[in-house]
Amino acid sequence: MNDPQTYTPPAVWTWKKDGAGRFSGINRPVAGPTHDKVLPVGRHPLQLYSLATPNGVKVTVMLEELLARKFSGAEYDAWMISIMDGDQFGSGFVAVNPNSKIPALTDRSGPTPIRVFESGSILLYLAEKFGAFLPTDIATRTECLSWLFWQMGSAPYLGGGFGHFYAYAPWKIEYAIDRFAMEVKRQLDVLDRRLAETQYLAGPDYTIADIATWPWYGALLQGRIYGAAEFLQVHEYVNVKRWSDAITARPAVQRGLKVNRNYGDQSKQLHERHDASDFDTKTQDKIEAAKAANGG
Ligand SMILES: N[C@@H](CCC(=O)N[C@@H](CS)C(=O)NCC(=O)O)C(=O)O
Repeated sequence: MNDPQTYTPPAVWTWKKDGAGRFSGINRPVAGPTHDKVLPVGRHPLQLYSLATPNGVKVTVMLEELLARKFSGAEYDAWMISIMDGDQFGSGFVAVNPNSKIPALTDRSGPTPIRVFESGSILLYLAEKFGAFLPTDIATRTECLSWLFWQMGSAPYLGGGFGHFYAYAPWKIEYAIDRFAMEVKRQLDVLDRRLAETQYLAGPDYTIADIATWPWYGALLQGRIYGAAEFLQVHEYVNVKRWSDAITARPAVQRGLKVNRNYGDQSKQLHERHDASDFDTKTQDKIEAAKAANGG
């Protein structure tokens, strides 16, 4: 890799397969599957293929919130897609999401399975299917969708921009960190001003706009992503903190955070979810004991 201050791009870009950086093993400039792999299918109508990153957590929180409201049709099997191992490039996964990124969902409740990819699209699909977390009057519904799409357009600057250059890039490049820190602080101020006006993003009620936004901006405020709380002085955004704390306290959110998590504190990981009782630690102990008895 060249010094960022002296690098001159060549006429034609070429792919350095052994490139530096945390994601060099999985990033590639082409789409499509790299290997054949059939996806597992469980007994529930909804099959989720995901991982507990902020984009994945949006969907597990939504499903847990729907179940908390007693929508039994929201029962789901959550299968873990390990993106660092390249599971997103298996043929079965690519058939559900041609963009090879988690989360991806299949709804098998009808005669023909429906595939849904892109976290915002999945939230909207579930909200419309169950008639929940999406206001029905045109003005509030539009406000909700505006914030949902705001999140989809903004979070890549937080994750792929700021987070990448602040936490993951093999070199700290001041220009890139400055550019994206400025943008993320601006975004936090956008949220803070909105949340000074209303309790939740779309108005008085908790909606898919909050479910989409909290896993990124709530996590940033709580120092759960990028370790950048002090750098970005996140405590200044008091309305975002009030909103984030209220969402964090929801039991469905706490359950959603655990599903498909394969990192961090073991007690907060539920690699696969097939039943509400899976959250019960005693059930988990039994599963682990059975695995150990079968040789791991
Ligand atoms: N816009 C997509 C972004 C999804 C996304 O970036 N997923 C990441 C994890 S957070 C992923 O699967 N990365 C794997 C890869 O890039 O190969 C969405 O919201 O669903």
